[in-house]
Amino acid sequence: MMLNFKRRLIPLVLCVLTNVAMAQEMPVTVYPKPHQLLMEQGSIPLEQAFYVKPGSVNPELQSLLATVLKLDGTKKALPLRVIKSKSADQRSGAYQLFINKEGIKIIAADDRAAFYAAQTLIQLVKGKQTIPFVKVSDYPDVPFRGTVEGFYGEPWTQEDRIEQLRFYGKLKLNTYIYGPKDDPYHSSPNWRLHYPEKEEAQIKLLVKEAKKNYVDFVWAIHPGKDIKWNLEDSTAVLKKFEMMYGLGVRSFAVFFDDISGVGTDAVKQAGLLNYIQYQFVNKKKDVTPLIMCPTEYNKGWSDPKPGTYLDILGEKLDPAVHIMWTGNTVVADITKEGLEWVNKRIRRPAFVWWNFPVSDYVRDHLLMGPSYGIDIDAQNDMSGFVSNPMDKAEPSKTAIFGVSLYSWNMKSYQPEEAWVASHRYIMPEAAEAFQLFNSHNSDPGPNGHRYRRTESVEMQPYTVAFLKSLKAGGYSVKDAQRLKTEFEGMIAAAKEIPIKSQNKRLLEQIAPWLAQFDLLGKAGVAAMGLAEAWNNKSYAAAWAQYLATEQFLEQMDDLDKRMNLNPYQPGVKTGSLVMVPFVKEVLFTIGQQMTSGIGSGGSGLAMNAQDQTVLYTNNAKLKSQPLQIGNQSVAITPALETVPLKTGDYFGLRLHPNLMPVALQFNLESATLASWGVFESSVDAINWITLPVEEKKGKGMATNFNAGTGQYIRFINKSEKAQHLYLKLFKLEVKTKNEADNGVYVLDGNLATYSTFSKNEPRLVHLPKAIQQADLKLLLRLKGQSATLFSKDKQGKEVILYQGNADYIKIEKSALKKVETLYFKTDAVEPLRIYEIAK
Ligand code: 14T
Repeated sequence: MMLNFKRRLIPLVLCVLTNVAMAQEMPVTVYPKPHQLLMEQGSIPLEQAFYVKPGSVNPELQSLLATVLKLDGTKKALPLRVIKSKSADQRSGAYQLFINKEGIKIIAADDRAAFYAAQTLIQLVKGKQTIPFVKVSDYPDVPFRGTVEGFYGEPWTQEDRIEQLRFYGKLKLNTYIYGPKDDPYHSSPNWRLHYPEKEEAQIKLLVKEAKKNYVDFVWAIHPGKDIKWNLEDSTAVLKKFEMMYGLGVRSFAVFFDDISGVGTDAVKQAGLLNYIQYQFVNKKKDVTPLIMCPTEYNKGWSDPKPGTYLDILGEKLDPAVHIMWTGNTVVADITKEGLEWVNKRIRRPAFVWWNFPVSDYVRDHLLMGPSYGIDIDAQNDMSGFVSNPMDKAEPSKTAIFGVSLYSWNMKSYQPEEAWVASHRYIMPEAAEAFQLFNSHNSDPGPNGHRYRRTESVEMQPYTVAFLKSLKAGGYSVKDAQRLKTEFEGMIAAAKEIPIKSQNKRLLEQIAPWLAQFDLLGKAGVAAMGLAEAWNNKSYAAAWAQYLATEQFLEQMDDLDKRMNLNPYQPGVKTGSLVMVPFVKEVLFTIGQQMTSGIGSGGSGLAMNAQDQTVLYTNNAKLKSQPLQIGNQSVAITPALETVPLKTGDYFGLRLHPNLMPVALQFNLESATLASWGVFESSVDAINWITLPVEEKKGKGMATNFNAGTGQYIRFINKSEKAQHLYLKLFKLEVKTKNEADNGVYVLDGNLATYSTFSKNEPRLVHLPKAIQQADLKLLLRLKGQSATLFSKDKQGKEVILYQGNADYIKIEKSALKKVETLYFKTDAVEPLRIYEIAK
């Protein structure tokens, strides 16, 4: 028994080294961390030959050991002995390893255990000249540890799987459950059929590789979508298992997740599993315990009433069959309480299916952060722990490494520490760069499972402090320095990883994110440059950095629209929780200061208040909701909470007089919207006309704006009762009424909007009274091309004010006497931008 074994162990002592030469040696790192590892004084030189009694060690193990040891010794050499011991812990994988002046002795519960002892030994000598004297007593906390390839999307490739199996062997993970949702022979329609020859051959190979690494290759079937509860289909399952058995498979699972209809019946499911248990598992003798994934596989989805689904499984299902469980929700932390809740019902310790780092619900993100949120007190509450990984096999290793450490030695598990170690283990050639990349690629972003992860943990406080001082008109040198270093590190990491890493597949799988990461680094460096220049009152330099930051952000947007174009969550997001919002906030904050006069000595916005596009509402809760104004659209920033609307309450937009509505997109998430509210437009906010809309459940479009009518667009509660809705989307596409006069964009104090001019399209801007006869600064983007800025005299003759390619131009008021209109022309074909004209 387990306990016997543990009691005999020497208490854990860390390297007790008195000898100086030894103390300077690299610390011993064995992953997963052994339960007991006692370093003793002394070592054996690597050149030492060992004697292995012929026939006493199986050939595979012998050749594995021979990769680090000299095993060609004669009887006089030091002995290497492998002893299978019944007295040792009977848990598969439990071993003891003794290295001392008498030689090497391995005591192993089974072949897997001897293999694990060898893995420990290999790690002990890695990078060393000697074999240290040690006493190791070790065993797994959780009997079944590994992964379940259970995600939706493109299954792993054969090469991916082979590499995973090798990785698992080294990390003492013993379970790989094969159940990719998109394999038609695993699920409907083809679960009854045998695999085509090519796939059969591949599975055979996988099984072989799994055996080599002492990993149980568990083949799962997913028959629930169309199963009929009759003898024919029970036989079909059995026949399929026989076929898989023929390919070498010795471990099996049946999945009933994500189905509806008759397949979900607990009594029938238990009946089928018991049938397989009696007719197949019990007869074969060499098949490992069955695993089943229930339909109600998480607390949120299970009927809490006593005597229902989970209780039925608990009662009826043969106790030898494992039952999988994802936690309190589909994607969830794993807690002791949560497991105790389900274990009581299923009458056995749950086999945990941890939905991390799976990303099939957030395919534009990578989940590269630490494996945390898994309870280290839950050891006795689970029979297995498998991670459902990303469709990207290599990047998933970071999380899987954590799963290995957790499930082997739970009490000692520290997520951060494991995560840091994983980078050295997975990418030793560029560990720090890989860690930097991963630190900013961990949160999945907002998602249907409401599962979030920390991201950019180290940087987050700096971003907060820096923005706080920036908004107060200050500049925090210390925070700026640290942030700048981080952004520079991102650029360096994006360069270093592809150069140094030997792992082609990993590089291929993270490539789009790495490219995005490089751009984020560049945007960040530019943003910090912007802040510094702005703080130094170097306005031209600040504007150049503003443009650079904006351009890198645009490139990121562009990449996001071009790559990873899956139909679910297309795109490529990096740093989306902290670093991207930070860069955008710096840009926005300084942009506002640039145009509102803070620090610039100016005197406020160029445009008259009544000419601005504003939120139009009488609802207190919405009053201060910010707008998102761009060149082609104006949107009300979505509100997270419900919005109560009293009778007559409205919200909408009042547009700049030179803008007109083109189309309105809305999502107000109210099933009854049409029965109580209407969309309206008006010229004067007195007379309103109802807008025809296409709407379903509060979601829809209005496109019929009769040519330019209405500066006002709103939604109003016309019913007698108070109503409520969610403001998820209220976005109005706009265009300028008078294309020639783009003052609307140039004088709005908003750097997110701009006007353009080109060879074919010169531009004029009427200056409002407020900024006539004043020194002006112009914020342009000429991309190095030459432009001419002029006014006209009484005779209509051009008076040149500026000619050249500077993006930041100052015109003295002496040159602007009586000037009411500015003209822009260029020979450039591509549109050049005028962002702002201000005092
Ligand atoms: F079987 C289960 F334990 C399980 O988690 N099933 C799927 C799994 O294959 C998938 O990778 C995972 C993460 O998206 O979630 C489960 O699939 C779902 C979950 C949903 F909430 C499918 C549809 C859902 F609405």
